[in-house]
Amino acid sequence: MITPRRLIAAVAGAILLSSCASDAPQDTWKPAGENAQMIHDLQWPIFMVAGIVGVIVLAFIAWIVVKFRDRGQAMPEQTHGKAWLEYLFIAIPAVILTTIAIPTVGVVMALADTDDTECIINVTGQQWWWEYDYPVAADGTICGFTPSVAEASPIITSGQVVIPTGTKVLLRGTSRDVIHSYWIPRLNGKRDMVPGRVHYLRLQSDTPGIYAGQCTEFCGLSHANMRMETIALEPADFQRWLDNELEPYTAPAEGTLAAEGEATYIAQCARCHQVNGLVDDRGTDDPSDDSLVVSYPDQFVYSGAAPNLTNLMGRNTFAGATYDLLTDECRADVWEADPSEFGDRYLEGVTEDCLNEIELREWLRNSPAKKPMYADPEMLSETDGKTRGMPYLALSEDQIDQLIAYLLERK
Ligand code: HEC
Ligand SMILES: [Cu+2]
Repeated sequence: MITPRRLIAAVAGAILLSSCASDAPQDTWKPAGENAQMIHDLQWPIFMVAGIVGVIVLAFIAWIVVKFRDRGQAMPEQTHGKAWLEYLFIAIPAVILTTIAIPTVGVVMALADTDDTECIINVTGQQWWWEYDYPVAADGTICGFTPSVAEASPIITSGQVVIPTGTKVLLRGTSRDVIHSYWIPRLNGKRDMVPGRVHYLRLQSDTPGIYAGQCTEFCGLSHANMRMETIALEPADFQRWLDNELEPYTAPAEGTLAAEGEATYIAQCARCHQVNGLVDDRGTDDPSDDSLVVSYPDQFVYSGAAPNLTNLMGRNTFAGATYDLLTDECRADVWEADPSEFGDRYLEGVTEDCLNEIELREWLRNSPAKKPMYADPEMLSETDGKTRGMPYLALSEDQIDQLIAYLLERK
């Protein structure tokens, strides 16, 4: 029974729940860049039109239900056809839909525009993380910026895509396995990323900060753990980020725990992961030559790729942006930083004091337990030795200590 009291409770509940979302990071109603703004400017008037039509239709139904309710009256006279009414009911929706279609088509076209691109970044979806690579343009620039090193190589990272503010960025997206969908609600709509195809998505942000998103196409077991974040930095900070990403490899000082970590990394991780500079630069693909340290993810991982760990501690999330590399406190410092200070905070990366060691350790101890991935070693014989995701590696706690020390220097 709908009593007035229950009605009030339901309405109050709805209002309360909707206010929970007031500082939600994935809020489409809070556009933070020109592309999302275009969508926003469209969704408000359409929402209003749809709302008014909805109210009229519901009121009309309510009126009919009350007026013609069964009071035992005689059956009314049956008639058929009323041409003027039928034409009217075709004309009204046609006018409304046309009025909505004109600006909608305009926005769809504007969002598909690729002529004004100032920065190109490739994004590849796979089970269950996003890889980004920043290609080097013919003129030597990356994302429209001139790297400080000569002959820069492309930057490859995962989870978080870093973009300069006020810049028209174009993501060129595809997938290595199944269909994924890329969505940063505060920056643009969704775009499916499909194997064998390249789809484009514009991104632009006015204000420095972190914009969170979520894969929005069911893509298998860990779909819910496939997140992504766009980091917008002021152009000067973006330049710093870029130059830092391109810094040459520095080996850990001899005799340190990190140096032991490098050896462990080479033995346990390098077959799938790449750390730029540690990898043999002759580009050999002969895995039988074990004097070379090369990454061969295609032999061990279904999709043929594992995240590039060169600057792991430069980003602050891992495993599909699902887990934080920062402790709660340090994370809040970055997320809640004033836009004018955000760049400095983000570029600090993960320091020893800020490292969320608990979760990174759990990951290294048993990654499939932390993120369901079908990376069960018992299944390896059925999958030709290839895993989907990172397998359980049976590392000792000592090895994990070494690896953490080594990874902490990767930024
Ligand atoms: C068989 C291949 C394989 C091996 C060996 C391997 N990994 Fe991974 N690793 C992966 C894959 C695939 C992922 C992505 C998993 C995901 O996020 O869904 C991953 C993710 C990670 C991540 C998160 C990176 C990010 O940017 O999100 C870290 C850190 C990591 N591995 C560290 C290591 C370390 C350290 C070792 C060596 C002890 C190691 N891995 C060995 C395949 C491997
Ligand atoms: Cu996905």
